[in-house]
Amino acid sequence: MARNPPVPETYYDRVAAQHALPLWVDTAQYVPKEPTPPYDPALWRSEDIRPLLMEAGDVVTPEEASRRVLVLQNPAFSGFQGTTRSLYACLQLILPGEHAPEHRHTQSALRLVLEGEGGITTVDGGRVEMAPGDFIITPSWTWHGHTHEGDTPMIWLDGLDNGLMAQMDTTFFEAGQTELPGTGPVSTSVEEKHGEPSEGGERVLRYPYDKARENLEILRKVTDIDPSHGYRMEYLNPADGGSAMPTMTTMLMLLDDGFTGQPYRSTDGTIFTVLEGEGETMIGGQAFPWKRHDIFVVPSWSEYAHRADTESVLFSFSDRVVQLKLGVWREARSS
Ligand code: 1HN
Repeated sequence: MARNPPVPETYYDRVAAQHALPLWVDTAQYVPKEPTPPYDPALWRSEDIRPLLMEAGDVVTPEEASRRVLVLQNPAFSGFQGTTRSLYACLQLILPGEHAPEHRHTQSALRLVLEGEGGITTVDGGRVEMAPGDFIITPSWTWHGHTHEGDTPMIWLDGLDNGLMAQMDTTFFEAGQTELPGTGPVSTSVEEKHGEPSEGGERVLRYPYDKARENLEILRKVTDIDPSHGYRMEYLNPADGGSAMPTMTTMLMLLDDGFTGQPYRSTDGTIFTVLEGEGETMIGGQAFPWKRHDIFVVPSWSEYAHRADTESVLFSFSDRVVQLKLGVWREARSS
């Protein structure tokens, strides 16, 4: 369209020289009609990544590495950008007798134990035992280290909100505190606290798998199956009934043998870890077959549908709780 008067030839250069941008140029690119996540769906197969993690046992000690961790980097990202924009999924290995030294950071972390017994993670000096399938919380800015008192390698999934902290420039990190502040014993298990709301300061940090698995069986008996998610429960903070963690929504779902889920999408890019079973998830038209201990990521607003070829249990985490707090979370189902 002709302008009267026409835009002076140097106008855009003069605007750029002032470190300003005209919003009317390519607006759709900056304010898209719906989410256009700059990362891809992806799957990490345990049979490919586990040998590399075990090899890391020969490559570095936890003292040298601080944490012997492989970050599952989204294939569309470079450097330490994470698994989604807001979250990191990592795999950590600790060998019998080893100690990963105490540190603290503003990132919240979750652990989902995949293999091994006898691992202890400390949170502000309190010991939290780790057993396969357990979901364990390391709250923001708490001192934490890991030790291994068992006799076989321990592997767990770490989930962290690193991307979220990076986006807001709220990352702090401190290492090397060995004298731990005397916060007294930590209430470590939802089991121990069963039925009682915890008092201020006491935190539930461990959600044992046997109890969670039992809860799924109860759900199967007393509720209707969700057409997309099977029988699904969310881990909650018994103190207030809200999300177990302030930045990450965590869930466990049971899919019956032969379950064929209806397509679903939501704005929280989600990382799934297979605890039991085998199946396949279609993500944006692409098939991702999975087995025990595989990890896969569904980007924001990508349509996905699960299929289970045997009875399966999947753990998931995402930044949904943050999006809910901000009033921007959306979901859609199609049938
Ligand atoms: C971290 O501190 C741990 O404490 C695990 O075990 C994974 C990934 C990125 C940044 C810090 C841990 C991590 C991490």
